[in-house]
Amino acid sequence: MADFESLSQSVISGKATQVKEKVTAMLEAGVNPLDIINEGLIGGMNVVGPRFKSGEMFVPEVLMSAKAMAAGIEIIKPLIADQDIPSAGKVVIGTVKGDLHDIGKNLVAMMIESGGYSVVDVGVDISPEKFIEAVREHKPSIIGMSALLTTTMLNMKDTIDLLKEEGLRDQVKVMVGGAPVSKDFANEIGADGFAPDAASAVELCKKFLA
Ligand code: B1M
Repeated sequence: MADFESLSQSVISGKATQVKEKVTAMLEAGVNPLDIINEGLIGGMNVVGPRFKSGEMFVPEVLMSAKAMAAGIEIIKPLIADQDIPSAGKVVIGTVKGDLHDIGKNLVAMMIESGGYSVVDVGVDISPEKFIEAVREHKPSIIGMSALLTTTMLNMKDTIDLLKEEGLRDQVKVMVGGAPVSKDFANEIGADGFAPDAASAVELCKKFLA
C-alpha cells in the first residue's frame, strides 16, 4: 500500500528531495502515476491552502511546497505525456493577467497533453491581448484560461470580449478553470465550458472536439 500520506507530508514541509525520492520509490513499486499526483502531491497542496489562509504558513513556505510538488510532477510527466499519440487538436493555455499561480494550470496542461492534444502553454500573467496574439499565431481549437484569484478571474471575461471584438470568438472554444471559478461564472462571462479539475478539463476538450 503506497504511503500517500507521507508524500503529502513532504510536499507540505517543502522537501523537494524527499518528494523526488518518494515519487521515484512509488513508481518503482508500480504505483499508478495519476494516483501519486492526485492522492500524494495534490493531497499535500490541499493542506497547504487552508494553512496559508489561516496564517499558519507564509508565502516562502508555500513556495517551497509548490517547488516540492513541481519536483514530483517533473518525474511523473514523461510517464503520462505520451509523445507518440497523434494530436487530437491544439490547446492554448495560460493563467490570466495579474495572476502568477501556475501549479493547477501546469497540471491541466500536462493532463491535456497526455490526453493526446498538443498544448501551447503561454505561461502566467497573460493579458487578453497576449491570448489573442497566441490564438493568431498557433490557431488552436481551444483556449484554456486559469485563475486562482477572485480579482483576476474577471480578466477571463475581458479575453472573451476581445476575442469577439477581433472576430475570433467563433474559431475557438473557451474553457475556464481555477479554484474560485464556477460553472455559473463560466456561463456568465460567455465561456464554452468550465472544468473543476485536470481530469475534467481533458473530458471537456474531448466534448468540444467530438
Ligand atoms: Co496564492 N492564493 N497568492 N500563492 N495560493 C490562493 C489562491 C488563496 C486561495 C490562498 C488563501 O488565501 N486561502 C488566495 C486567493 C484568495 C482569493 O482570491 N479569494 C491567494 C492569495 C491571496 C495570494 C496572494 C495575493 C498572496 C499575497 O501575496 N498576499 C499572491 C498573489 C500572487 C499573484 O498571483 N499575483 C499569492 C501567491 C502565491 C504563491 C506565489 C506563494 C503560490 C503560487 C506558486 C505557483 O503557482 N507557482 C501560491 C499558492 C501555492 C496558493 C495556494 C496555497 C495553492 C494553489 C495551488 O497551487 N493549488 C492557494 C490556496 C488554494 O487554492 N487552496 C492560494 C493546487 C492546484 C493543483 O490546484 O490551482 O486550484 P488549483 O488547480 C486545480 C483546479 O482549480 C483546476 O485543475 C487544477 C488541478 O486539479 N484548474 C483548472 C486550474 N486551472 C484550470 C484551468 C482549466 C481547468 C481547470 O481550464 C483552462
